[in-house]
Amino acid sequence: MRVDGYRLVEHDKPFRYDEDGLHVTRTSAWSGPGCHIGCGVLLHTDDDGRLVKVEGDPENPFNGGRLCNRCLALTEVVYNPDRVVTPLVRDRAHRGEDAWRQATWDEAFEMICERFEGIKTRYGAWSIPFVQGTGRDIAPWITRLAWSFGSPNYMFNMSGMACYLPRVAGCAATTGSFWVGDFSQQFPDRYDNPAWEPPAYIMVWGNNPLVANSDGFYGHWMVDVMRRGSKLIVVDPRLTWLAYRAEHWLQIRPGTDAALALGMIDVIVREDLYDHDFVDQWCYGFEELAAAAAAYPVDKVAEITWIPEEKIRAAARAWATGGSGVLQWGLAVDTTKESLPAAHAIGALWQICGFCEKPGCMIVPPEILAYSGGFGRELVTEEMDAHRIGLDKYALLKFGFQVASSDEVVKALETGEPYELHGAWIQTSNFLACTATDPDRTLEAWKKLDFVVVVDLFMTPTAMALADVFLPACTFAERNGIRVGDGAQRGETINKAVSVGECKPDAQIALEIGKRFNPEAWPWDTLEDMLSHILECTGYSFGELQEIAPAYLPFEYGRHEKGLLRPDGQVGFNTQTGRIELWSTFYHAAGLNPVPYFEEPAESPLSTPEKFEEYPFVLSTGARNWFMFHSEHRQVPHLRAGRPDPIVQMHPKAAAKLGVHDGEWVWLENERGRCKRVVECTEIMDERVLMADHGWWLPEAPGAEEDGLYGVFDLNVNQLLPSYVPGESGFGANYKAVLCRVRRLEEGE
Ligand SMILES: Nc1nc2c(c(=O)[nH]1)N[C@H]1C(S)=C(S)[C@@H](COP(=O)(O)OP(=O)(O)OC[C@H]3O[C@@H](n4cnc5c(=O)[nH]c(N)nc54)[C@H](O)[C@@H]3O)O[C@H]1N2
Ligand SMILES: Nc1nc2c(c(=O)[nH]1)N[C@H]1C(S)=C(S)[C@@H](COP(=O)(O)OP(=O)(O)OC[C@H]3O[C@@H](n4cnc5c(=O)[nH]c(N)nc54)[C@H](O)[C@@H]3O)O[C@H]1N2
Ligand code: SF4
Ligand SMILES: [Mo]
Repeated sequence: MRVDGYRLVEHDKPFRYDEDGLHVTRTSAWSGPGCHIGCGVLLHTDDDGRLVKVEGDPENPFNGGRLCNRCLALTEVVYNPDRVVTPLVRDRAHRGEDAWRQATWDEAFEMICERFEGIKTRYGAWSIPFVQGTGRDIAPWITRLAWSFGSPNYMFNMSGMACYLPRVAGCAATTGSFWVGDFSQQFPDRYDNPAWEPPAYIMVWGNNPLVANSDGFYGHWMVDVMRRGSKLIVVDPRLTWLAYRAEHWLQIRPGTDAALALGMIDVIVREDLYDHDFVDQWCYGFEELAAAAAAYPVDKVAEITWIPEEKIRAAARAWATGGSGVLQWGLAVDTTKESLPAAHAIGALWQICGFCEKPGCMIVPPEILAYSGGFGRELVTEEMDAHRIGLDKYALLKFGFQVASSDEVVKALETGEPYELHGAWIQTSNFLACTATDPDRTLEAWKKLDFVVVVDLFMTPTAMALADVFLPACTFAERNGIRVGDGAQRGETINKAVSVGECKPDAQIALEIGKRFNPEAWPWDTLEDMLSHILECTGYSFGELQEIAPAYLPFEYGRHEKGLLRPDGQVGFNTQTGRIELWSTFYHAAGLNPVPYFEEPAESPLSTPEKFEEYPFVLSTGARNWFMFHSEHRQVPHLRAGRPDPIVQMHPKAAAKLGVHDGEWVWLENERGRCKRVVECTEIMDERVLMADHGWWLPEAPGAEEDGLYGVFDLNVNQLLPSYVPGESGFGANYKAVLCRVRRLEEGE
């Protein structure tokens, strides 16, 4: 179906032009390197074709010319001496050793085809999982590659797929779609659009958007709307920049978000502050939700969450009576074991207040093409899906980008059940340093594979330990591409400005190897042909979109009242009941609790008080910083200077009790493992809570496995996390609330 009525920004220059003796390419900064949001940028190259300068594109309504330091440091990534710029191969017997040999692309591709086809013939295509990291420019290419090869096991190797997918899957199951806060991002004229209004309240929940710019949300919009009068409610254990400026800061104990949401719902229901009309007309199961929330009176919730009763009441009242509101939620909602009930409870806060499909409220994002994860779905056969690992156990995986369960994959590797795995294709993922809980177990399990391909920009602990073939990929400056879908609400192109070594774009790699696996599934001659094919429904070719991007879809509010949110054209939401399901028919059918609930973390001051005496800190991990994107950027001088060492944030009183000081190295440890951190004393946290960086390894340290794989086993905080324990639905895992203690390093450690 072709979409008409795109709204465009007026450009007075083409996407490539010359200025001040340099060549400028207007493009979209979609990974790699790190960041998955796609700001408008201007890349400046000199006559030798070298990238010399990066600026924000002031014409792009998304970021309005603003840039952060990771884009400003782009030249140091693109020309980093550590980059791998040719394919590498290594004998399996020498895994874990720096025994690489350079190869041509043809040689590498031939080797991969021969080995993959051999495994497919003997054990079935499903015995090769295809692994990606977070949403970079990868999902459509890797899914199509996996599916065209015949493997249903496309996966994100994080326990419980505990990033974004729990919120997406949970929202899809209970409301029929994903929702985003209305910050006017769907209008090219943004805040000037006459239909738009700023929200009365923004509830920032477990998200630090100014630093993270996650899930299609550009953090500085927060400041833009605060300037236009919006007030903040922030739910965060730390006093972040936004929390400091909030009308209400709820300093929550990590891992208790669902209890807080249920407590706030109870206040709103008891005080009759909800939107009766919206609930009567558009919600299903309100009485059951109210009954579930009644089990969480505010005094009980105060005990669980460590937030004073009065603060919870005041925030709930302000939110419900403000007239409009958006929820800007983040990773902390996913990184709790029972993340779907948490998302269900938090979602109900906007739903029962009727903050749906109105200006300054939550909206269903208009998607130009929801192609991410869907490009090639027609290639999935019933036989393939019958082999998708975890689908028999977790029905909800159907709503989560068609993934296999990473928790079940590790078991399959260990036990050979339901069948043996023999190969892997790992692209944009350094899971030994970043996503995987229990890195030791992960390494042992994945090592068993006969043949592993890694596609990355840099040599990583994961590639060093596991790969037999390494394929070098491009940063966004080096390739053509498109940025649509993913709640992006606009169509952008990524436009190549430079070349580096023999590196190839991820999509090009998929196209070339895909043609060898299954030529019919990859009929395009060039990457640009493939992009134009994807864009067909928009009526633009890739070349045309390059000139006019960003392109915005038509948008109107109140689409549930106009039959625009369901494929059958009926009014309502795309659920079985046509309503927002506070009592979920889908969860019920899947054998899950149909109403939201809270589960205390398996270890915590409340669930295991004796253990809390031995391990007297609640440890949350992974709060983002300005300088690094996950395990990336440790080798980039200007970024590393901002975060030279992995830190743990700690209240000064806690540090004083332990006798440790700011800048001192310590071990964080519990019975599962330990990691080193540098203490950063800060009063932004409760004395009982710690916050530790994630994703650490040292590119400058010895890489061989016997020498410690770039220090990853000294530094990886995931060694303290539960080993592959997902939520009941298969979604969610505890990355942000475990117990630990702190010990000073001894001499020689
Ligand atoms: N303890 C703890 N662990 C966490 C988290 C946490 O909060 N706490 N956060 C989790 C979350 S939310 C996520 S999403 C994951 C992220 O996990 P991942 O996305 O897997 O992150 P990385 O480990 O940095 O791996 C990314 C790799 O891809 C490479 N790369 C970057 N861009 C490109 C590109 O364009 N092409 C190719 N081929 N390679 C590229 C990088 O060099 C890097 O080696 O980490 C999770 N891990
Ligand atoms: N610079 C940078 N930007 C990134 C990334 C990166 O690595 N670096 N990663 C990207 C990815 S893949 C993701 S998923 C996003 C994630 O970005 P966010 O959603 O912002 O997630 P975090 O930074 O992990 O945590 C956000 C806030 O949650 C708080 N928090 C910690 N534990 C809890 C808890 O139990 N409950 C509540 N309510 N709050 C808690 C932290 O103090 C922190 O301020 O960032 C993306 N953007
Ligand atoms: S948010 Fe920052 S790092 Fe990400 S694309 Fe925009 S400027 Fe670049
Ligand atoms: Mo993430």
